[in-house]
Amino acid sequence: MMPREKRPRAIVAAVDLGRRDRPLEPELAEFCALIEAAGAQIVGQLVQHRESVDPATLLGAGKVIELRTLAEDTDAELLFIFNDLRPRQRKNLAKAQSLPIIDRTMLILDVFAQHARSREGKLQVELAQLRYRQSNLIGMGAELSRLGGGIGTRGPGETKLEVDRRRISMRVALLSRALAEVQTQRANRRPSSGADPLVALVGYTNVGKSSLLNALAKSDALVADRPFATLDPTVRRVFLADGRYIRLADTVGFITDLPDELVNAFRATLEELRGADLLIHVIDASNPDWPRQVRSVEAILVDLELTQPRLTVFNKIDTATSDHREPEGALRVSARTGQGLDALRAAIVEALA
Ligand SMILES: Nc1nc2c(ncn2[C@@H]2O[C@H](COP(=O)(O)OP(=O)(O)OP(=O)(O)O)[C@@H](O)[C@H]2O)c(=O)[nH]1
Ligand SMILES: [Mg+2]
Repeated sequence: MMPREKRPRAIVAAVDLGRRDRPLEPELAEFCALIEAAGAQIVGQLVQHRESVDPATLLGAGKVIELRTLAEDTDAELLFIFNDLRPRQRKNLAKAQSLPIIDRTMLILDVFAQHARSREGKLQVELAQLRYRQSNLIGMGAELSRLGGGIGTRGPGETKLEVDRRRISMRVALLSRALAEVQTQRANRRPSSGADPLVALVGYTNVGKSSLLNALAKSDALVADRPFATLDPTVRRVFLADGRYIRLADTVGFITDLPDELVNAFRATLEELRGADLLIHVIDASNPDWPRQVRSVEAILVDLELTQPRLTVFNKIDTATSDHREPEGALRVSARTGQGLDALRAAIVEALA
């Protein structure tokens, strides 16, 4: 963790389109959690209610002036924009105020860059970052790294955004080749059939997948109350019942509107999940927003063509206060207290039979 005072000061701006089906509040809270996970400290927030975004600057002209004042008053160093930014809006907004702009995709990629540990994970994140910069013609890297403590420009590799576009293309080609090599090596390492069945924990980020792996495998994979603590899949051998073992895989968490660049990165990492005999969809029952999270996960699973048999598990029932009732017959567990884990083991045995 960075020492507190070193964390760059950030302000957050959002346009609330007042959509009934997607209220702003939970998604903005999630966005702020990502900002904190990236290492910045939020010192100001500005939300504008509009029926549609301003085509030129996203926020209306008056709000942009307010934003400048807020930036000055709070001594902010970075501006995080919640809504999707078109290149033209990004350009105009960059001209209308002086802070470096970081959007949701750059933010998620940055959190990934900080957490990726494996060579493959690092290659994937750097590739995704370069592709995103290429396709959005983002070229203010020097500014960003000077002001923002690196957020939005930090890559797992040595590359900084200052490299010109031609060098970016060369780097993309190089990384793609390196990635293909790593993936071939991984494919060759794949265990032969006849091993224990493979079961994979999937679900939204921060729902407790790693905690559940630890509780079932008596292991100590990284657990943290922040999005994307886990990036690299880990597999542990788990005892279920007499003579029944499984290999249990922990995976990267999903998020609503996962950037395209990352869906591809996920696709490769999750390639191994294709071989899974069973998926366990873990849901955070303590989060009132779980129905939205479930919809996102379902959509991503379809996208990734993961269609195996599935168990649905509501976790964190020790603190669950959600208004949304879990469906009848759903498995309810707590990785923290161990409640419901015997029933879960039995359900896995049954599902695999
Ligand atoms: N109260 C309660 N908290 C839990 C439980 N399981 C996990 N948590 C907490 O939820 C947070 C996230 O747990 P993780 O296991 O890291 O979640 P994850 O799904 O692996 O998250 P990512 O890897 O970031 O996607 C941590 O603060 C855990 O301590 C539970 O059963 N009850
Ligand atoms: Mg995890």
